[in-house]
Amino acid sequence: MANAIFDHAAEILRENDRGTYTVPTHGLYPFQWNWDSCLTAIGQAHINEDRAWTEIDTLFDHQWDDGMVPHIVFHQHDDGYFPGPDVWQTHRPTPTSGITQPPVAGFAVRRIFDMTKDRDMARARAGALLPKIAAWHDWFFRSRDPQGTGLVAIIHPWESGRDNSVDWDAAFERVPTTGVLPFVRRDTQHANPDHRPTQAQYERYIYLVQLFRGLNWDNTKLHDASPFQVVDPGFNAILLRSCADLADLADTLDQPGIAAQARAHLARGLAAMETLWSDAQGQYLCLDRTLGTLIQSPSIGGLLATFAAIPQHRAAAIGTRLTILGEKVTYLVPSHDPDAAEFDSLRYWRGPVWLIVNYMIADGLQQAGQGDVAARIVADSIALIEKSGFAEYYDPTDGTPCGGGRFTWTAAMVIEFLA
Ligand code: 9WN
Repeated sequence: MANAIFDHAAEILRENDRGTYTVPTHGLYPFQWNWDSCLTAIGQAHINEDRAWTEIDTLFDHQWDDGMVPHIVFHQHDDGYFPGPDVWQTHRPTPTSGITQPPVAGFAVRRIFDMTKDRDMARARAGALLPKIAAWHDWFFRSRDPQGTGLVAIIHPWESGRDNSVDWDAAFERVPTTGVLPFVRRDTQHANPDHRPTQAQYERYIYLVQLFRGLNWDNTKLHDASPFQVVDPGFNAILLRSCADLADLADTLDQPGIAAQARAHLARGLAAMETLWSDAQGQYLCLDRTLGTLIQSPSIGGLLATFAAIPQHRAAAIGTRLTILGEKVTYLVPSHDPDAAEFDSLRYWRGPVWLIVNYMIADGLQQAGQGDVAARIVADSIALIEKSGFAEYYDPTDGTPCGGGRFTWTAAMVIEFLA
């Protein structure tokens, strides 16, 4: 069974491979996405090391001069996705979006470095990527933490990778829709509209794109100009884990300046994470930076915090919380607490299980000595594949496959789970 699943996953990676980058799935997402690519490369590394490095190299070939790595690279013309380059108008040589995504590259590169059997290749490819990843991290702390709090904000829900999470609802209410130009969504033509964000959310997504476009995508202005500034513990945990992995890799590759800077970001960030902890919810919460208050929304973002080196007692509390959640659903980890009124088992990031998040949470728990909960998450992930194939996401109550099918990062994560 495991061999058949592995072969099927490898076939999906091949099918979505466009030579130097991989699309998340045919039709729904016809371009290169940032965190999809980094996580996909980890799966590719089990099959073809050189191809895995190329996936990340291609992404960083499109890094902006200020250090930002965009969330989408529009390598080829394709009308199948909205919003395309004509909406973003970032005026890049190869069109890109103008916002970023969870910075998982530092973690991915370290993981692929450790796996690569050709050690000369590993050193050369990682060595070339290190300064670029460091520049991206520096960009984050400069542009998305202008007050120097130690934690970065997202300024658009798409940056979080958890587009329509309940976490954003209240802050998103304050984003107006005045002046939004008419548009036609394409996602609802590829996937079931009941599994996707609402029209009202899309109007606000586009309002923010138009606002930032009007500021010429100048990252010295965007953070302060955005009516949406949210500090997500999951997003910051990914950044801090990448800082830690970058620092270790920089030590190995004799780049002490990069290691010292990454460790400085890490130390400040880990200390600041504590301000996001909620005893009442038993997990970390998002901070609405505009209001200065924690958002009382028990989502997966606060559990993903375990991907960073948070204190042992916090990781243990998250382990307990996951055990309780595991009694409420058949398949861990639901992206929102099933007891919350907003929970929707089918709608995107408001309830369904995502295998990439499962992978990162399981990895974090394993590092923190919470092996039993991690094992349950991995077992549930494989059970979902056996029951429902390689979907974009799944209903945590009965495993119904949702969103796009034959999904690249789902396949990549399964390869990692089985390896
Ligand atoms: C917007 C590609 C991406 C993922 C995100 C996921 C979804 C895009 C969309 O698909 O977002 O970036 O159009 O819905 O939410 O995490 O990277 O798989």
